[in-house]
Amino acid sequence: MYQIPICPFSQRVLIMLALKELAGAIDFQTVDITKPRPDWLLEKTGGSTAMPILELEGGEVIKESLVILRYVEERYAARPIARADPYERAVENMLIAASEPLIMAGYTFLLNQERARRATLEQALLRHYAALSEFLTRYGSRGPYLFDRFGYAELVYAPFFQRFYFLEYYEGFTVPAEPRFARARAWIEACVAHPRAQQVSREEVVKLYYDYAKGAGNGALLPGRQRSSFAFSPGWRARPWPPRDKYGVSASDEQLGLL
Ligand code: GAZ
Repeated sequence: MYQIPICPFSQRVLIMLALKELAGAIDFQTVDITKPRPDWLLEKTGGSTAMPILELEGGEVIKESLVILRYVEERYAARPIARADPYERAVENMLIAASEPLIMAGYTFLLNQERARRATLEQALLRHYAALSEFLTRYGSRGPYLFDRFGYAELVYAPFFQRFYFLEYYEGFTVPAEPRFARARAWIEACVAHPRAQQVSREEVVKLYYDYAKGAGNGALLPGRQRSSFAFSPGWRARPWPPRDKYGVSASDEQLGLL
């Protein structure tokens, strides 16, 4: 599997392998998002640049994290992660189908640079959390997981709930402790805390996603900067915590510890 380090879509696959106790089954190759893709990689993908991609023994290439997950689930069927019961699997799939708009709302909020739009984007995200809470209350167990364990839906969402640490840091946003969000809050807490989902830390997310908070996604360079906050070196541990005030401050490479 070719992947970008800290990419939440790749983390889904890492969590699935950890749950299946198959960590060695896939060879992971890291691609630097801050550099152009090499030709040999573009040949494999047919020109597309998004990662992760999974290359099989015969050279066949599979794209899209949800498709790769289903492939791994079916190929290594001895320890299934998806529900066995068709109705329960449908419930799981409804929850997964709702993940994209929620993820989009969170990233739109982070990427926004206009203070005047902040409240609108926060409200939009909160509507997704309220809907998530309602869904879990209506279809799920009493908690914390959708069913009785950390399963397929949890591994699809967990990497993004961990990325959303960036909203807490750069937007001061957390899901409010109100009854209409209670079931979602319990679920989110269980998702991010699971021992097989600990591939990233809060500190790493906050430091690497600084450029997203300033409006530049996917390793793009911001004006006046030589290095992306996604750069491999210097490593994130050695860098200082970035300024929280994304609307008022634009930190330099030096201030971010990137030189
Ligand atoms: N749908 C694909 C999947 O595998 O599920 C998405 C994969 C993907 O976007 N990969 C990104 C990539 O390789 C890195 S992670 N980008 C480099 C390139 O050249 O395309 C991106 C978003 C987003 C939320 C998160 C991310 C992200 O929108 O984390 O939009 C592009 C990218 C809400």
